[in-house]
Amino acid sequence: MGKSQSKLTPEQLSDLQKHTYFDKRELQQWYQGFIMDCPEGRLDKKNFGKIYTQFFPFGDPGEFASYVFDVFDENKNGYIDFKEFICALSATSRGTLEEKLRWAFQLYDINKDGLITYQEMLQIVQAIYKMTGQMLKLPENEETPEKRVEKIFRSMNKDKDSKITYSEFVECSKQDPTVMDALSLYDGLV
Ligand SMILES: [Ca+2]
Ligand SMILES: [Ca+2]
Ligand SMILES: [Ca+2]
Repeated sequence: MGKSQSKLTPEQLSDLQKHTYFDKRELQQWYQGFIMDCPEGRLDKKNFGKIYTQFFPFGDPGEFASYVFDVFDENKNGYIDFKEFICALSATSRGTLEEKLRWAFQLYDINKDGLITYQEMLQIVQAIYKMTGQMLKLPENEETPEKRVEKIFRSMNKDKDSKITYSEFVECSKQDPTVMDALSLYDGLV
């Protein structure tokens, strides 16, 4: 694989415009930045993790970055290409509430089976705690990841089975925006 072209072609541009909320100028700018950082035109997990380390120098963002990577890497080939990158960025920063919720759901659904278990939610919340370290002040009743997850899980899990479906997730997140924390943390990075 050689060096990538320095600009998006008109065909690529019109395709990306259809799939994102960015205009042509923004797309070219993001592309040039992406190619500068990744001359091969693709980002692997290790380098993706490095971006997070810059933003969370006092915590350990490795695990969280790895979970986010798995959502970005839509075709699961181990790399984020520019289209995957810009589509995820568009959905998380400019997407509708529905798009943001879908994205957050995918993040929590670690094994991608369409359901979120208590264990999956705990893994994500623990990763967030590790990443933010001391930076994040938490309310008394949310001082451990376990307490926080128990609270969220109970309020989301309306039918009291062991899993959260997408519709349970959406219903609860619309009423209680704090469950979107994982996403808004990420939002701050872009
Ligand atoms: Ca990919
Ligand atoms: Ca799952
Ligand atoms: Ca349920």
